[in-house]
Amino acid sequence: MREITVAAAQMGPIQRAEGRDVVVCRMLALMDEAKGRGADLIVYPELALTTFFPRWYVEDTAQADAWFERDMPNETVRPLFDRAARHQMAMSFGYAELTPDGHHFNTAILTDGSGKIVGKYRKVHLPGHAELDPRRAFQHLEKRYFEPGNLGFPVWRNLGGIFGLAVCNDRRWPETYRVMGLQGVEMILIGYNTPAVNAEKSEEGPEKRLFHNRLSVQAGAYQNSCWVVAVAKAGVEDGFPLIGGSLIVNPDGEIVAEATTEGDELVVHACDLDATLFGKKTIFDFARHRRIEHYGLIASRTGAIPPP
Ligand code: CDT
Repeated sequence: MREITVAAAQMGPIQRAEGRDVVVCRMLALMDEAKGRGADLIVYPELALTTFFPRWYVEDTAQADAWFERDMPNETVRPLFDRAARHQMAMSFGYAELTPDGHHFNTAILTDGSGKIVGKYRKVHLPGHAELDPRRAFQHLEKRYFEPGNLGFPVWRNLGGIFGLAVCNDRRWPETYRVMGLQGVEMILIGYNTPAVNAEKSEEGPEKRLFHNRLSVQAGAYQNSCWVVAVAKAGVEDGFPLIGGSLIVNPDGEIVAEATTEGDELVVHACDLDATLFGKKTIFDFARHRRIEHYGLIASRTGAIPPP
């Protein structure tokens, strides 16, 4: 048994006018509660420090730099790193990263139990669009503010297991999980900000959005025999609703714990990393069963080309 207790720290909305200091206080409160519930690892959502700013169009993108972090850790988030070290708790959260040479990424980090960053991931699958789109009910301008991640899908040894990170839209893509699965990943941590309504299809509301969330995460976990922890920023941000539904899924693809609110809420579960072994040795023993000679298109063709 290699059991680690994981706290998925769902966060309620962060309004545009709210400062990072207020947000960090909320994150610290969640971390303290997680400690009380025996957590070894706390996982916060995508862009955990600010509102989901890609819903706002800014003509001069340099003005959007106010939403980005130039260093990690920095002064504002230092208390999170110090408290995590004091609690001997590993931590993951997402933030907008501005690199010293001017690149913009939608990033997530992972620390060990001493507050040291051991892993960094930059979101690969950026959804949405780059220019103002008046046909949409609201904007989703990730392609305007971020570049696609340039680090691939690495995994890291941490807490006695093998961990990977992904960010929001990445969870809808089987390639995300499989590339990490091929590196033996045992637990994947995913933060998300998912609008409760499809901006291009108003009849697609929260029920369907929550269904797609579960479907994607459960399939990824089962097909790669790993744990998946998916954590929302939820509730109504500046009038725009985001789904909750944070969940922890076991390597059989079953939901073992799920959020019940759209606010700050911990979803806690003791996860045995050894539970990944059976699937990895049997039905999803990749070395025995995969047939890579038939998968060439996956890595050589981007869009679908139907036959003539
Ligand atoms: N943040 C993020 O990636 N959200 C997307 C919304 C897609 S709709 C343009 C998601 O996959 O949930």
